[in-house]
Amino acid sequence: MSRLIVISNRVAAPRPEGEGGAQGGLAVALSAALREYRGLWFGWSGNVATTFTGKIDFQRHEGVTSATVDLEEQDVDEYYNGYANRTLWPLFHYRIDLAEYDRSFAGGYERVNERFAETVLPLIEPDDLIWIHDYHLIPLGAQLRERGIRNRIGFFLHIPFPPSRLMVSLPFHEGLVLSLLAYDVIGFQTEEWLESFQNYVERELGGHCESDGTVHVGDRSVHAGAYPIGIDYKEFQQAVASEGARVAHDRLLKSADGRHTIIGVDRLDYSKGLTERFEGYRRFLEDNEDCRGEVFLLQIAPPSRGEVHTYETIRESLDELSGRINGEFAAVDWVPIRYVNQGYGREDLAGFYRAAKIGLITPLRDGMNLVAKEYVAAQDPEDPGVLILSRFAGAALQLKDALLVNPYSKEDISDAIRRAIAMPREERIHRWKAMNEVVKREDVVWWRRRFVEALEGSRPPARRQAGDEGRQG
Ligand code: ADQ
Repeated sequence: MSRLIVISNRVAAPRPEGEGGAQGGLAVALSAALREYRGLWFGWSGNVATTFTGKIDFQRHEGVTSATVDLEEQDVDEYYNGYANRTLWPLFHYRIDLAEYDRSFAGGYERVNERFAETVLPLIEPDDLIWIHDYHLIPLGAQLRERGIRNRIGFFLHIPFPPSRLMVSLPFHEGLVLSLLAYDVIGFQTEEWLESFQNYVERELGGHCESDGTVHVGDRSVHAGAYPIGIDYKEFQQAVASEGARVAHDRLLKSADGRHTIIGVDRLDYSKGLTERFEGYRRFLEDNEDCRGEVFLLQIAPPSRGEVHTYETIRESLDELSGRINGEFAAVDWVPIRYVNQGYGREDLAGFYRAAKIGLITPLRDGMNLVAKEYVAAQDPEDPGVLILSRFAGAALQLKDALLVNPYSKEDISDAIRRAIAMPREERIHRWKAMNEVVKREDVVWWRRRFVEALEGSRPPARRQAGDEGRQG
């Protein structure tokens, strides 16, 4: 078996339960996938050095070797806070109104990708499969090719790929997308993002795409497909069954005092639709006077990317909005929103999800959204809760039995909450079973196997529909 080298912006060793903090979706998924491989995971340490030295820090943890480098402050400002999080993140989430274009950001992005290529180069052996992750590192494959690397290299995009009409707003967009063609396999979360990519290739690059997923541009042919990421179902089941989860579950139920809990768990990010969610919930309280005092919304949202101005703004506006809604509706013995700005460990989350009658997950745009899958996996099969899910999350293509809503519509959110509260147990079980089957079958192991098989060259056909080849691997 070839060795697998995973390269991503950050490398996160699996954290012991109880240390808390919000681990990003990528970290959670990859630590699970790499545990099984003789894998090496390369990326930024998260530390800032005075100057970039390229010195690698190796560590071994639970069978995974991590190799990390420090970046210098200018790199972090221009590459991470700049191009990745102020230019590409908003653009790829369809928010061109928030995207900032600055030449120094683009320069920093290229520079850090070159630095990553130079540093990881000596670690690569001829048989290694190389798997590069996410929007921070799009040009890295091309950088490695320029340095003579002939290994098979794959790229997986965890976030959406924007429609061509939005993509062209990025200065030098052709260069960025062309650099993707240096990979052997390009993976997207869903058919929708894959189609946006294919459309761009045909419209802007004059290429053409075949139905088996092969993309041709000039004399270059690569495979592009949809590889929806899943959760580590087994590990999550263990978390659900743990003592920690039981304690968290009981604590929430006790404090709910007979009321229904509606839960939202997100990084504090404008793409997650939190303002719109709070407004939808407020509409529900306005329209359903009889339900006031009977429910509350528990929103867990630890701050992320604090150095980026738009994230400070969203934090302020949510503090204000939750305060206003609570001020408007609260009674002496009831607060409508419990808004918690901290992260929790897996066991705590599992217990909270299970205790919640409704999972309210309404991103405005999301590559996949693993919280929705975790909520499903945590439910009691005899008495499951109801998932309300944004139709603009990648997960909506798989979780068709959720109550799908337009996250921008207050009425939609309000009506779905009403419907979820009143939903008979039989219907809840029926919907949950269908969703749980998908979450269990199309888990993180399934995702990784499909991608790595494609990378090894066996290339399963590009996925056409959720669930259609679910029994692979
Ligand atoms: P994220 O945007 O970080 O990931 P998501 O898929 O929701 O979002 O995953 C978050 C992970 O972090 C989940 O496992 C969740 O439990 C954990 N998490 C989130 N909020 C938390 C909180 N408040 N406290 C504790 N833990 C929390 C990106 C893309 C997604 C894609 C993933 C994986 O934006 O669309 O699903 O990568 O590809």
